[in-house]
Amino acid sequence: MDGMMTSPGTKRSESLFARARQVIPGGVNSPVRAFRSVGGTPFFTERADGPYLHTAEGKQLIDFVCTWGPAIHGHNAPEIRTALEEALPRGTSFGTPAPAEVEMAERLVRTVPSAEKVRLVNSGTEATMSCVRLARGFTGRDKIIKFAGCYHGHVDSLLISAGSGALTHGRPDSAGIPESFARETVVIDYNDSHAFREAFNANSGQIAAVILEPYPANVGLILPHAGYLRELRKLCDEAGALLIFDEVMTGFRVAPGGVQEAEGVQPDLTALGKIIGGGLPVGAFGGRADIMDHLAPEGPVYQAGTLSGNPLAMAAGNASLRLLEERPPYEKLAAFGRRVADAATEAAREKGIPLQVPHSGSMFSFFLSETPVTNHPQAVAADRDAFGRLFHHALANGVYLPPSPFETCFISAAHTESTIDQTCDVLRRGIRGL
Ligand code: HOZ
Repeated sequence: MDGMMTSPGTKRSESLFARARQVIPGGVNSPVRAFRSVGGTPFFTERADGPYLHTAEGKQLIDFVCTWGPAIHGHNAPEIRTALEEALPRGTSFGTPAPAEVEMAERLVRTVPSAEKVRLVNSGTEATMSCVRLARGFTGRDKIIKFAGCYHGHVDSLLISAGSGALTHGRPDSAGIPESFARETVVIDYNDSHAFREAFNANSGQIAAVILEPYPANVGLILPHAGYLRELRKLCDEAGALLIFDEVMTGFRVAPGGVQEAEGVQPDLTALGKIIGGGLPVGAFGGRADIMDHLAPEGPVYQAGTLSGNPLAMAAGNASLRLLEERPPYEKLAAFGRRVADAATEAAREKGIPLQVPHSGSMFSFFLSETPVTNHPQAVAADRDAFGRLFHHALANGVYLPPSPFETCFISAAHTESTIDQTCDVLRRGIRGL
Protein backbone atom coordinates (compact mmCIF):
# COMPACT_ATOMS: atom_id res chain seq x y z
CA MET A 1 0.00 0.00 0.00
CA ASP A 2 2.92 2.34 0.51
CA GLY A 3 3.30 2.81 -3.22
CA MET A 4 -0.40 3.46 -3.69
CA MET A 5 -0.96 5.78 -0.73
CA THR A 6 2.07 7.84 -0.08
CA SER A 7 1.99 10.65 2.44
CA PRO A 8 -0.84 13.00 1.56
CA GLY A 9 0.46 16.04 -0.25
CA THR A 10 -0.45 19.13 1.71
CA LYS A 11 -0.20 22.05 -0.71
CA ARG A 12 -3.93 22.89 -1.00
CA SER A 13 -4.52 22.09 2.69
CA GLU A 14 -1.64 24.38 3.67
CA SER A 15 -3.08 27.21 1.67
CA LEU A 16 -6.59 26.64 3.08
CA PHE A 17 -5.15 26.46 6.59
CA ALA A 18 -3.28 29.74 6.09
CA ARG A 19 -6.53 31.39 5.00
CA ALA A 20 -8.44 29.78 7.87
CA ARG A 21 -5.95 31.08 10.43
CA GLN A 22 -6.67 34.64 9.33
CA VAL A 23 -10.35 34.35 10.17
CA ILE A 24 -10.81 31.41 12.58
CA PRO A 25 -8.85 31.18 15.88
CA GLY A 26 -6.12 28.59 15.30
CA GLY A 27 -7.63 27.92 11.89
CA VAL A 28 -10.06 25.34 13.31
CA ASN A 29 -13.55 25.17 14.75
CA SER A 30 -12.57 22.57 17.36
CA PRO A 31 -9.06 22.58 18.83
CA VAL A 32 -7.89 18.97 18.35
CA ARG A 33 -8.27 19.36 14.59
CA ALA A 34 -5.28 21.74 14.57
CA PHE A 35 -2.80 18.80 14.92
CA ARG A 36 -0.93 20.65 17.70
CA SER A 37 -0.43 17.44 19.63
CA VAL A 38 1.18 15.55 16.75
CA GLY A 39 2.64 18.46 14.78
CA GLY A 40 2.21 19.34 11.13
CA THR A 41 -0.58 20.97 9.18
CA PRO A 42 -4.05 19.46 9.31
CA PHE A 43 -5.34 18.18 5.99
CA PHE A 44 -8.66 19.49 4.71
CA THR A 45 -11.37 17.03 3.71
CA GLU A 46 -13.20 17.58 0.46
CA ARG A 47 -15.60 14.63 0.74
CA ALA A 48 -16.03 11.36 2.61
CA ASP A 49 -17.47 8.01 1.56
CA GLY A 50 -17.70 4.67 3.38
CA PRO A 51 -14.49 4.14 5.36
CA TYR A 52 -12.61 6.86 3.48
CA LEU A 53 -11.87 10.55 3.73
CA HIS A 54 -10.81 12.26 0.51
CA THR A 55 -8.50 15.17 1.16
CA ALA A 56 -8.30 18.51 -0.60
CA GLU A 57 -5.29 17.07 -2.44
CA GLY A 58 -7.36 14.13 -3.71
CA LYS A 59 -5.74 11.55 -1.38
CA GLN A 60 -7.80 8.74 0.07
CA LEU A 61 -7.41 7.94 3.77
CA ILE A 62 -8.87 5.02 5.74
CA ASP A 63 -10.63 6.92 8.50
CA PHE A 64 -10.53 5.81 12.15
CA VAL A 65 -11.88 9.08 13.50
CA CYS A 66 -15.30 8.60 11.87
CA THR A 67 -16.21 12.24 12.54
CA TRP A 68 -15.29 11.61 16.21
CA GLY A 69 -17.77 8.77 16.55
CA PRO A 70 -21.03 9.46 14.71
CA ALA A 71 -20.17 7.68 11.44
CA ILE A 72 -20.86 4.14 12.68
CA HIS A 73 -22.25 3.28 9.24
CA GLY A 74 -19.30 4.90 7.50
CA HIS A 75 -19.42 8.22 5.68
CA ASN A 76 -22.24 9.26 3.40
CA ALA A 77 -24.29 6.13 4.13
CA PRO A 78 -26.91 5.80 1.34
CA GLU A 79 -29.77 5.16 3.79
CA ILE A 80 -29.01 8.35 5.72
CA ARG A 81 -28.60 10.35 2.53
CA THR A 82 -31.97 9.06 1.24
CA ALA A 83 -33.68 9.95 4.53
CA LEU A 84 -32.30 13.48 4.26
CA GLU A 85 -33.37 13.79 0.63
CA GLU A 86 -36.89 12.71 1.57
CA ALA A 87 -37.05 15.13 4.53
CA LEU A 88 -35.60 18.16 2.74
CA PRO A 89 -38.59 19.08 0.55
CA ARG A 90 -40.80 19.15 3.67
CA GLY A 91 -38.80 22.00 5.24
CA THR A 92 -35.63 22.57 7.21
CA SER A 93 -36.97 23.78 10.58
CA PHE A 94 -40.47 24.06 12.00
CA GLY A 95 -40.19 25.40 15.54
CA THR A 96 -43.19 23.24 16.46
CA PRO A 97 -43.43 19.63 17.59
CA ALA A 98 -42.96 17.26 14.64
CA PRO A 99 -43.55 13.52 14.10
CA ALA A 100 -39.89 12.58 13.59
CA GLU A 101 -38.88 13.76 17.06
CA VAL A 102 -41.47 11.48 18.65
CA GLU A 103 -40.07 8.58 16.64
CA MET A 104 -36.57 9.46 17.83
CA ALA A 105 -37.62 9.80 21.48
CA GLU A 106 -39.49 6.48 21.39
CA ARG A 107 -36.47 4.80 19.87
CA LEU A 108 -34.14 6.18 22.56
CA VAL A 109 -36.49 5.17 25.37
CA ARG A 110 -36.83 1.69 23.87
CA THR A 111 -33.08 1.18 23.54
CA VAL A 112 -31.32 2.98 26.37
CA PRO A 113 -32.05 0.93 29.51
CA SER A 114 -32.33 3.81 32.00
CA ALA A 115 -34.19 6.30 29.77
CA GLU A 116 -37.88 6.58 30.62
CA LYS A 117 -38.15 10.05 29.09
CA VAL A 118 -35.77 12.00 26.88
CA ARG A 119 -35.33 15.50 25.59
CA LEU A 120 -33.59 16.35 22.32
CA VAL A 121 -30.94 19.03 22.03
CA ASN A 122 -28.30 19.97 19.44
CA SER A 123 -25.00 18.69 20.82
CA GLY A 124 -23.41 16.51 23.47
CA THR A 125 -22.31 19.66 25.29
CA GLU A 126 -25.92 20.79 25.63
CA ALA A 127 -26.88 17.32 26.81
CA THR A 128 -24.32 17.15 29.65
CA MET A 129 -24.93 20.78 30.63
CA SER A 130 -28.65 20.09 30.88
CA CYS A 131 -28.08 16.90 32.91
CA VAL A 132 -26.06 18.84 35.46
CA ARG A 133 -28.63 21.61 35.76
CA LEU A 134 -31.44 19.10 36.06
CA ALA A 135 -29.57 17.14 38.73
CA ARG A 136 -29.03 20.33 40.73
CA GLY A 137 -32.65 21.36 40.34
CA PHE A 138 -33.90 17.93 41.32
CA THR A 139 -31.69 17.41 44.36
CA GLY A 140 -31.48 21.03 45.54
CA ARG A 141 -27.71 20.56 45.90
CA ASP A 142 -24.89 22.38 44.08
CA LYS A 143 -21.74 20.26 43.98
CA ILE A 144 -20.88 17.68 41.37
CA ILE A 145 -18.16 15.06 41.20
CA LYS A 146 -16.32 14.54 37.92
CA PHE A 147 -13.31 12.45 36.97
CA ALA A 148 -9.93 13.72 35.79
CA GLY A 149 -9.56 13.25 32.05
CA CYS A 150 -13.28 12.85 31.43
CA TYR A 151 -14.50 15.36 28.88
CA HIS A 152 -18.14 16.36 28.73
CA GLY A 153 -18.03 19.08 26.12
CA HIS A 154 -17.21 22.67 26.91
CA VAL A 155 -19.59 23.17 29.83
CA ASP A 156 -18.21 25.64 32.43
CA SER A 157 -18.55 23.40 35.47
CA LEU A 158 -17.19 20.37 33.60
CA LEU A 159 -14.18 21.94 31.88
CA ILE A 160 -12.01 21.23 34.89
CA SER A 161 -9.29 18.55 34.64
CA ALA A 162 -10.91 17.80 31.30
CA GLY A 163 -9.75 15.47 28.54
CA SER A 164 -9.89 15.74 24.74
CA GLY A 165 -8.72 19.08 23.29
CA ALA A 166 -8.36 20.63 26.74
CA LEU A 167 -5.79 17.97 27.65
CA THR A 168 -4.20 17.90 24.21
CA HIS A 169 -3.42 21.59 24.51
CA GLY A 170 -2.16 21.28 28.06
CA ARG A 171 -4.97 23.36 29.56
CA PRO A 172 -7.27 20.90 31.29
CA ASP A 173 -8.64 23.82 33.33
CA SER A 174 -9.92 26.42 30.88
CA ALA A 175 -9.48 30.14 31.42
CA GLY A 176 -12.78 31.98 31.68
CA ILE A 177 -14.33 29.77 34.33
CA PRO A 178 -14.95 31.67 37.56
CA GLU A 179 -13.25 30.23 40.62
CA SER A 180 -16.66 30.21 42.31
CA PHE A 181 -17.97 27.80 39.62
CA ALA A 182 -14.91 25.58 39.87
CA ARG A 183 -15.40 25.26 43.63
CA GLU A 184 -18.66 23.41 42.95
CA THR A 185 -16.83 20.70 40.99
CA VAL A 186 -14.95 18.00 42.90
CA VAL A 187 -12.44 16.16 40.70
CA ILE A 188 -11.14 12.66 41.44
CA ASP A 189 -9.30 9.91 39.55
CA TYR A 190 -11.25 7.26 37.68
CA ASN A 191 -11.06 3.65 38.89
CA ASP A 192 -10.25 4.76 42.46
CA SER A 193 -13.08 3.70 44.77
CA HIS A 194 -11.30 5.05 47.83
CA ALA A 195 -11.06 8.57 46.36
CA PHE A 196 -14.73 8.38 45.45
CA ARG A 197 -15.78 7.51 49.00
CA GLU A 198 -13.52 10.26 50.37
CA ALA A 199 -15.09 12.82 48.03
CA PHE A 200 -18.54 11.95 49.31
CA ASN A 201 -17.39 12.03 52.93
CA ALA A 202 -15.74 15.42 52.50
CA ASN A 203 -18.88 16.90 50.89
CA SER A 204 -21.56 15.12 52.84
CA GLY A 205 -25.09 16.05 51.77
CA GLN A 206 -23.82 18.47 49.11
CA ILE A 207 -23.27 16.33 46.03
CA ALA A 208 -26.04 16.73 43.46
CA ALA A 209 -24.55 14.36 40.91
CA VAL A 210 -21.61 12.28 39.81
CA ILE A 211 -20.94 12.61 36.09
CA LEU A 212 -18.63 10.37 34.09
CA GLU A 213 -17.97 8.83 30.77
CA PRO A 214 -18.49 5.26 31.98
CA TYR A 215 -15.67 4.28 29.59
CA PRO A 216 -13.54 7.44 29.53
CA ALA A 217 -12.71 7.97 25.85
CA ASN A 218 -11.35 11.50 25.74
CA VAL A 219 -8.04 10.68 27.39
CA GLY A 220 -7.37 7.72 25.10
CA LEU A 221 -9.69 4.86 26.01
CA ILE A 222 -9.84 3.67 29.62
CA LEU A 223 -11.91 0.73 30.82
CA PRO A 224 -13.34 0.28 34.33
CA HIS A 225 -12.03 -2.17 36.89
CA ALA A 226 -14.45 -5.03 37.48
CA GLY A 227 -17.32 -3.86 39.69
CA TYR A 228 -16.24 -0.20 39.67
CA LEU A 229 -19.33 1.22 37.94
CA ARG A 230 -21.58 -0.88 40.18
CA GLU A 231 -19.84 0.55 43.21
CA LEU A 232 -20.36 4.12 41.96
CA ARG A 233 -24.06 3.33 41.57
CA LYS A 234 -24.27 2.01 45.13
CA LEU A 235 -22.44 4.95 46.70
CA CYS A 236 -24.57 7.47 44.79
CA ASP A 237 -27.70 5.79 46.11
CA GLU A 238 -26.37 5.88 49.67
CA ALA A 239 -25.52 9.58 49.36
CA GLY A 240 -28.73 10.60 47.57
CA ALA A 241 -26.72 11.84 44.58
CA LEU A 242 -27.70 11.25 40.97
CA LEU A 243 -25.45 9.20 38.70
CA ILE A 244 -25.03 10.68 35.21
CA PHE A 245 -23.49 8.65 32.40
CA ASP A 246 -22.11 10.68 29.54
CA GLU A 247 -22.68 8.18 26.74
CA VAL A 248 -22.22 10.69 23.96
CA MET A 249 -19.42 8.52 22.57
CA THR A 250 -20.39 5.09 23.88
CA GLY A 251 -24.16 5.23 23.31
CA PHE A 252 -25.19 2.99 20.39
CA ARG A 253 -21.44 2.33 19.96
CA VAL A 254 -20.28 -0.30 22.48
CA ALA A 255 -23.82 -1.75 22.42
CA PRO A 256 -27.15 -0.27 21.29
CA GLY A 257 -27.90 0.74 24.88
CA GLY A 258 -24.32 1.89 25.50
CA VAL A 259 -22.15 1.02 28.49
CA GLN A 260 -25.20 0.79 30.75
CA GLU A 261 -26.41 -2.12 28.65
CA ALA A 262 -22.95 -3.69 28.30
CA GLU A 263 -22.15 -3.44 32.02
CA GLY A 264 -25.67 -3.78 33.43
CA VAL A 265 -25.41 -0.61 35.55
CA GLN A 266 -28.17 1.98 35.22
CA PRO A 267 -27.52 5.68 35.76
CA ASP A 268 -30.26 8.17 36.70
CA LEU A 269 -29.54 10.39 33.72
CA THR A 270 -27.75 9.78 30.43
CA ALA A 271 -26.30 12.24 27.92
CA LEU A 272 -26.31 11.13 24.29
CA GLY A 273 -25.08 12.57 20.98
CA LYS A 274 -22.93 11.65 17.96
CA ILE A 275 -24.45 8.43 16.50
CA ILE A 276 -28.03 9.48 17.27
CA GLY A 277 -27.65 12.37 14.82
CA GLY A 278 -26.41 10.28 11.90
CA GLY A 279 -23.80 12.98 11.22
CA LEU A 280 -26.04 16.00 11.86
CA PRO A 281 -25.86 18.06 15.06
CA VAL A 282 -27.98 16.26 17.66
CA GLY A 283 -27.76 15.55 21.36
CA ALA A 284 -30.24 14.14 23.84
CA PHE A 285 -30.53 13.52 27.52
CA GLY A 286 -32.86 11.22 29.32
CA GLY A 287 -33.47 9.23 32.43
CA ARG A 288 -35.94 8.51 35.19
CA ALA A 289 -39.34 10.03 34.43
CA ASP A 290 -39.65 11.59 37.90
CA ILE A 291 -36.37 13.45 37.33
CA MET A 292 -37.06 14.41 33.72
CA ASP A 293 -40.44 15.82 34.73
CA HIS A 294 -38.59 18.54 36.63
CA LEU A 295 -37.89 20.12 33.24
CA ALA A 296 -39.96 23.06 31.99
CA PRO A 297 -42.83 23.17 31.13
CA GLU A 298 -43.61 20.38 33.63
CA GLY A 299 -41.20 21.58 36.28
CA PRO A 300 -38.92 24.40 37.43
CA VAL A 301 -35.67 23.52 35.60
CA TYR A 302 -35.46 25.56 32.41
CA GLN A 303 -34.03 24.18 29.19
CA ALA A 304 -34.92 25.07 25.59
CA GLY A 305 -33.66 25.25 22.00
CA THR A 306 -34.84 26.74 18.70
CA LEU A 307 -33.38 23.93 16.61
CA SER A 308 -34.01 21.10 19.09
CA GLY A 309 -35.72 18.19 17.31
CA ASN A 310 -34.79 19.72 13.95
CA PRO A 311 -36.50 17.72 11.18
CA LEU A 312 -33.37 17.14 9.08
CA ALA A 313 -31.36 16.06 12.12
CA MET A 314 -34.18 13.76 13.19
CA ALA A 315 -34.38 12.25 9.71
CA ALA A 316 -30.65 11.48 9.67
CA GLY A 317 -30.66 10.27 13.28
CA ASN A 318 -33.69 8.03 12.88
CA ALA A 319 -32.19 6.54 9.71
CA SER A 320 -28.92 5.87 11.53
CA LEU A 321 -30.63 4.18 14.48
CA ARG A 322 -33.04 2.24 12.23
CA LEU A 323 -30.04 0.84 10.37
CA LEU A 324 -28.47 -0.30 13.64
CA GLU A 325 -31.71 -2.14 14.49
CA GLU A 326 -32.07 -3.72 11.06
CA ARG A 327 -28.43 -4.64 10.49
CA PRO A 328 -26.64 -4.68 13.85
CA PRO A 329 -22.93 -4.31 13.03
CA TYR A 330 -21.67 -4.92 16.56
CA GLU A 331 -20.14 -8.39 16.11
CA LYS A 332 -18.31 -7.43 12.96
CA LEU A 333 -17.10 -4.17 14.55
CA ALA A 334 -15.83 -5.98 17.64
CA ALA A 335 -14.00 -8.54 15.51
CA PHE A 336 -12.31 -5.74 13.55
CA GLY A 337 -11.43 -3.95 16.80
CA ARG A 338 -9.82 -7.10 18.18
CA ARG A 339 -7.84 -7.63 14.99
CA VAL A 340 -6.39 -4.12 15.00
CA ALA A 341 -5.57 -4.34 18.72
CA ASP A 342 -3.99 -7.80 18.36
CA ALA A 343 -1.90 -6.79 15.33
CA ALA A 344 -0.57 -3.70 17.11
CA THR A 345 0.07 -5.49 20.39
CA GLU A 346 1.88 -8.37 18.71
CA ALA A 347 4.12 -6.05 16.67
CA ALA A 348 5.02 -4.16 19.84
CA ARG A 349 5.74 -7.36 21.77
CA GLU A 350 8.06 -8.63 19.01
CA LYS A 351 10.12 -5.45 19.16
CA GLY A 352 9.93 -4.96 22.92
CA ILE A 353 8.03 -1.68 22.51
CA PRO A 354 5.83 -0.74 25.48
CA LEU A 355 2.33 -0.45 24.02
CA GLN A 356 -1.16 -0.82 25.43
CA VAL A 357 -4.14 -0.99 23.09
CA PRO A 358 -7.31 -0.85 25.21
CA HIS A 359 -10.36 -1.68 23.14
CA SER A 360 -14.06 -2.27 23.47
CA GLY A 361 -16.04 -3.23 20.40
CA SER A 362 -15.22 -0.69 17.71
CA MET A 363 -13.37 1.71 20.03
CA PHE A 364 -9.62 1.51 20.68
CA SER A 365 -6.65 3.70 21.47
CA PHE A 366 -2.87 3.55 21.77
CA PHE A 367 -0.87 4.25 24.90
CA LEU A 368 2.89 3.94 24.57
CA SER A 369 3.16 2.70 28.12
CA GLU A 370 4.72 -0.29 29.93
CA THR A 371 1.63 -0.93 32.01
CA PRO A 372 -2.12 -0.82 31.41
CA VAL A 373 -3.59 2.66 31.68
CA THR A 374 -6.43 2.89 34.18
CA ASN A 375 -6.62 6.60 34.95
CA HIS A 376 -5.69 10.10 33.83
CA PRO A 377 -2.22 10.38 35.49
CA GLN A 378 -1.16 7.13 33.80
CA ALA A 379 -2.53 8.33 30.46
CA VAL A 380 -0.55 11.57 30.53
CA ALA A 381 2.59 9.66 31.56
CA ALA A 382 2.52 7.61 28.32
CA ASP A 383 4.98 8.54 25.55
CA ARG A 384 3.21 11.19 23.45
CA ASP A 385 6.12 11.75 21.05
CA ALA A 386 6.05 8.09 20.09
CA PHE A 387 2.30 8.37 19.51
CA GLY A 388 2.97 11.34 17.22
CA ARG A 389 5.46 9.28 15.21
CA LEU A 390 2.96 6.44 14.89
CA PHE A 391 0.25 8.92 13.83
CA HIS A 392 2.42 10.41 11.08
CA HIS A 393 3.57 7.01 9.86
CA ALA A 394 -0.08 5.94 9.59
CA LEU A 395 -1.11 9.16 7.85
CA ALA A 396 1.72 8.94 5.37
CA ASN A 397 0.53 5.43 4.56
CA GLY A 398 -3.14 6.23 4.09
CA VAL A 399 -4.53 5.61 7.58
CA TYR A 400 -6.02 8.47 9.60
CA LEU A 401 -5.89 8.04 13.39
CA PRO A 402 -7.07 10.79 15.76
CA PRO A 403 -4.42 13.53 15.90
CA SER A 404 -3.93 13.19 19.66
CA PRO A 405 -3.20 10.32 22.06
CA PHE A 406 -6.06 11.71 24.17
CA GLU A 407 -8.78 10.64 21.76
CA THR A 408 -10.25 7.31 20.72
CA CYS A 409 -10.27 5.51 17.36
CA PHE A 410 -13.56 4.32 15.88
CA ILE A 411 -14.34 1.64 13.31
CA SER A 412 -17.42 1.81 11.09
CA ALA A 413 -19.61 -0.81 9.48
CA ALA A 414 -18.27 0.43 6.14
CA HIS A 415 -14.74 -0.70 7.00
CA THR A 416 -13.97 -3.91 5.16
CA GLU A 417 -11.69 -6.91 5.70
CA SER A 418 -9.33 -5.34 3.23
CA THR A 419 -9.20 -1.90 4.88
CA ILE A 420 -8.61 -3.58 8.23
CA ASP A 421 -5.85 -5.75 6.73
CA GLN A 422 -4.21 -2.66 5.25
CA THR A 423 -4.47 -0.86 8.57
CA CYS A 424 -2.97 -3.75 10.53
CA ASP A 425 -0.11 -3.85 8.08
CA VAL A 426 0.53 -0.09 8.35
CA LEU A 427 0.37 -0.22 12.14
CA ARG A 428 2.72 -3.21 12.38
CA ARG A 429 5.33 -1.41 10.33
CA GLY A 430 4.81 1.87 12.18
CA ILE A 431 5.19 0.21 15.57
CA ARG A 432 8.28 -1.75 14.54
CA GLY A 433 9.83 1.51 13.41
CA LEU A 434 9.20 3.43 16.63
N1 HOZ B 1 -13.35 16.78 21.24
C1 HOZ B 1 -14.29 16.03 20.48
C2 HOZ B 1 -13.85 14.60 20.38
N2 HOZ B 1 -13.44 14.01 21.56
C3 HOZ B 1 -14.53 16.63 19.11
C4 HOZ B 1 -13.32 17.03 18.39
C5 HOZ B 1 -13.59 17.69 17.07
O1 HOZ B 1 -14.68 17.63 16.53
O2 HOZ B 1 -12.67 18.28 16.56
